[in-house]
Amino acid sequence: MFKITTFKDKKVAVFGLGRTGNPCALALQEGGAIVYAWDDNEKTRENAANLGVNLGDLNQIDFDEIYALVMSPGVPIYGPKMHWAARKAVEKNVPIIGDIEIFAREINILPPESAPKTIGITGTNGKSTTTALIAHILQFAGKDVRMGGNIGTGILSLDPPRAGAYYVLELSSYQLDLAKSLRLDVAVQLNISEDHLERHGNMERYVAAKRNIFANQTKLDTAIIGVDDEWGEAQCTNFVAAGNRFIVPISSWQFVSPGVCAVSGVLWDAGTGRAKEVADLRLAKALPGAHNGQNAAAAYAACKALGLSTEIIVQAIMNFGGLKHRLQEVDKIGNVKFYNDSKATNADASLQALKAFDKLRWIVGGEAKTDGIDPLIPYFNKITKAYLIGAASDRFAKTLKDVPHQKCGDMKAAVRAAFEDAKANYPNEELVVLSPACASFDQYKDFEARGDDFIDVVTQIASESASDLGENVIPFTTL
Ligand code: UMA
Repeated sequence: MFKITTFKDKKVAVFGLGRTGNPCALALQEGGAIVYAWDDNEKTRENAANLGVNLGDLNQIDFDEIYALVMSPGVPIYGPKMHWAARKAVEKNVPIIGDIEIFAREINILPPESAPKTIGITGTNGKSTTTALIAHILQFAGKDVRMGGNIGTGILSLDPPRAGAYYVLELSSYQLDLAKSLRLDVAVQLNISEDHLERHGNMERYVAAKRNIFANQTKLDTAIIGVDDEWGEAQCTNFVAAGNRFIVPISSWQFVSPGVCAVSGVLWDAGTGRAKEVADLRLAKALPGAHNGQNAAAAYAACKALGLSTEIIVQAIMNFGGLKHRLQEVDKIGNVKFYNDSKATNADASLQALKAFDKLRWIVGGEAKTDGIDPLIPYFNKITKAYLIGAASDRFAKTLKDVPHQKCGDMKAAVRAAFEDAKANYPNEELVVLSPACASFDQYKDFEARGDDFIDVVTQIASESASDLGENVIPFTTL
């Protein structure tokens, strides 16, 4: 855990006592800050108090005396849904910051000889995979790696800084919005498409929040930018014109020179002029699909910028095990392979799954985003049949129109229906893919619970198939 010295003797309000707030409060306390920590949920407050967090009811506290309000990223700070604690802070001109800002301030005061390396990854889709891949490559190269941020671990609960350490941080727009002092040795922006507008209000503000990942970079630092969307392309052009940092454009389909790209499953490095083939990504089992080409290109470029050899990077890309809930290969029962892509909470993320496979049985639905599954219509020819779950079922049934589909209601019914249909096509290989294109909150706590439910049903079917039919009838493979 960190010991935050930059807030010593200051009165700091911390709101939200989950994965961000608790380590924040404890790290601030450890460094001598006077912490008032609060959460709307009583049980959560109790839990925090048991961890040693100093509670203070922010409803009762005069914000005139507060130096900063540290907000958890999921708590609304703008618009009509602005949280009451944020409103109190704004009324008294108290700065609202996040845990990444505290991290940044602490790192910024370290002398160069004791500073760790910092690598940040953002983008609408693919940031968790890219973060995990970069951390994996660095670990494979024998480095001391600390991975955290939006990927699930509050950054201030990571081990404290030391020279030679590498912080690999997944950074959401929520987190970047509250981090103005961040300076990263390597900053990656994978892609930008519409997301989280309920928080940011419009695309310009969403993009501006993301752009904080590049703030404060100098000529010694590297900016890796996906240029496959108009926002990234424009940003890259601006940075090239400004000439104030080292820039590596990346693409998942077009040659970029200089830059790194993945074209037709092959990773190319055109860093120093002529493009050189560096890896056949079709052999990297945990990175299927063009979108993973972009993730691999970003990870390759980041690790090159950190001085790793091409050989080590490519070896590590090949033995990367992948991430749970992101096109995760779950099991194969007879002729049927199951993939869990529960992290696909919007159409753009599911697009990557549809692109990755030729034909699939698609489990889709939940709490729909504004554009529903309309952006996926050009790929409907890949769908053998769709199995609808959750609140969006009626709406998606209308969009699917002539594509065979069935309203299943819940996960269990959907997985079983897809398996029965697919089994009938034995011995031809069939794919059943959960890629919901929706948030999970209508039926689950979060996308992780939804993916775990999918895996549970598949596991149940696998054990029934093994005991009912015997190994000689349906070959059962544990992947
Ligand atoms: N709370 C209130 N009142 C409110 C809202 C929330 O009291 O009106 C309290 C809740 O009771 C809870 C706490 O605030 O105790 C939750 O805060 P939070 O939602 O910020 O969640 P954390 O546990 O701190 O997790 C956050 C990220 N969550 C969000 O951004 C929503 C996690 O990303 C991240 O892994 C974690 O910090 C560590 O950095 C999750 C996520 O869904 C995976 N991210 C979004 C995404 O990927 O789309 C951005």
